[in-house]
Amino acid sequence: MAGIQEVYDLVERGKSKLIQAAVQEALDDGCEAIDILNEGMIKAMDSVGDKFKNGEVFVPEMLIAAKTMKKGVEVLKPHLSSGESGALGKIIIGTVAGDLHDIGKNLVIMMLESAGFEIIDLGVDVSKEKFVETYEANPDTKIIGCSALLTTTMPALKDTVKLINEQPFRGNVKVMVGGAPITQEFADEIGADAYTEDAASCAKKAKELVA
Ligand code: B1M
Repeated sequence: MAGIQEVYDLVERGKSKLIQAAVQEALDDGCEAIDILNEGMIKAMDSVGDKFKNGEVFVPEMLIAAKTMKKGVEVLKPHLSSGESGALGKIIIGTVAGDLHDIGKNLVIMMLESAGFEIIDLGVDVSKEKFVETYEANPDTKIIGCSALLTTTMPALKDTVKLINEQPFRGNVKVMVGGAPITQEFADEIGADAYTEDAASCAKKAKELVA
């Protein structure tokens, strides 16, 4: 659809001033919000990532594309979330130490909120101690979720899960992990309870874990 292609082009080119109108236009034309997200925005980010890898663009371009996607997601948000209350319980979530990527985590949060969870968002570059301290201050938390986007921060994810696994409260909370370089095999190896590939499956799995 032309609307989705326009969104793709604007995210890829980092046109943050134009993105919100284009997303709204795509919605008005009847495009599904989830398709605008997946086919327009996430695919454009993948393309920017590939261009970065090939040396065609640099960090500033990745940053501008990220800013553009964030602005676009603001318009999509009411169409993707049902806005239920936090009746399913609390989830603590953050991107692990040394890692500044938060778009994927924020999409995961949006889906979890929509599924009915209350979220404590620790942001990015979160130390393993911070995850534990936050649980201790919120012992009614059902799930701790950790995101990692870099192969170089996979060890930080491992260390975070290890520290959580050593805590006396471990039996009372589930640990979920995710992010582009993470696999089910790695999640099993580090002792997490669940791994999911994307935001929608994360929300589905979280519901199963607390059922
Ligand atoms: Co960075 N970066 N980046 N970057 N960046 C990647 C990740 C990279 C793959 C690009 C590439 O080389 N092709 C590459 C990593 C390579 C690797 O590790 N193998 C990379 C690199 C190298 C870097 C730097 C090291 C670059 C440098 O400085 N030389 C640097 C590191 C900074 C740091 O973190 N310390 C860096 C910096 C940045 C920016 C700050 C400029 C910016 C991030 C801005 C921001 O997030 N606010 C950025 C961006 C934008 C990207 C790309 C282009 C896009 C990331 C993104 O938002 N994707 C990315 C390339 C790519 O992803 N193709 C790239 C869209 C998002 C929706 O997907 O985050 O995968 P994703 O989230 C998904 C799933 O993974 C999953 O659900 C989400 C939604 O479906 N998921 C979970 C995520 N968390 C989950 C948690 C769960 C469950 C599922 O349970 C708890």
